[in-house]
Amino acid sequence: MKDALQKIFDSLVQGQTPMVKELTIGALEQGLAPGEILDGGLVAAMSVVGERFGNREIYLPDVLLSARAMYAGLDILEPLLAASGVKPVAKVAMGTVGGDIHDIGKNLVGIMMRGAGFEVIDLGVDVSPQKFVDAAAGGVSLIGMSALVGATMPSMQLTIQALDEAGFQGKVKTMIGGAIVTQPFADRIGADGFAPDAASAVDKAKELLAIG
Ligand code: B1M
Repeated sequence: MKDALQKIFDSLVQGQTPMVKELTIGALEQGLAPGEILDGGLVAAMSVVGERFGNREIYLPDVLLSARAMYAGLDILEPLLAASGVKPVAKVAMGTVGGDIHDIGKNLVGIMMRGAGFEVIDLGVDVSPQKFVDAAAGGVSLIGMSALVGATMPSMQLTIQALDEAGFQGKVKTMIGGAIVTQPFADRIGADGFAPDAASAVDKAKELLAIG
């Protein structure tokens, strides 16, 4: 079992898309749980890729290859992780904020939220404050924002200001996250909630919307 996760981990770090796909299918056939494969294989490997990129041991093309391999695995796991089959508990909109194109974490949060019964509208990446406001006007209960690049964090504040100006303060909750985002930052910009990872994002969304 451990061996299967290690192989997925190694293949993802090396950016081997077909191998990650094949190994993910194989791990499921061996009986590993989708969540176990996600955390112990895909996410663990992606964080090593991130560290190596930060230390300049690998370069952007390598990161892109690993990201593509991550999606090959996620594509297989997504229907299993999201298969809750229950009536939506609430409608939320999620996006990566203006200027930022990182979407793996945002998508993971979306998958986990769907798995917990939320209806998730994916606004994509590089989402402008106005687009978030339009989503709020479309009747969502919560706006989720993701940011991974320091320079794009102010877009979160601009979005919250735009939502307030459009009259959504107290009516539509806001939750933020992403590798560089912290609770003190969330407090400073007036976000209703912050979550450090996809699993706690589900708990935080339930807490903010008072869903038991
Ligand atoms: Co970029 N990148 N990247 N990158 N990249 C980072 C973020 C960086 C930290 C790497 C580094 O230098 N060490 C750095 C940012 C530095 C900074 O500002 N602090 C960086 C940079 C600089 C850049 C470029 C500017 C590089 C360049 O062009 N010179 C460029 C940015 C372009 C732009 O956005 N305008 C860029 C581009 C890219 C790729 C396209 C190559 C690729 C993205 C592919 C894609 O997303 N489709 C990429 C990647 C993959 C990374 C790293 C290596 C990995 C990010 C990732 O997917 N992690 C990243 C290094 C790192 O983070 N250590 C890096 C896995 C993912 C599961 O984690 O997104 O944190 P994460 O999500 C977690 C939690 O944060 C949380 O839950 C998720 C699951 O647990 N979460 C939420 C996320 N969103 C949430 C929302 C919530 C709640 C929780 O509520 C709504």
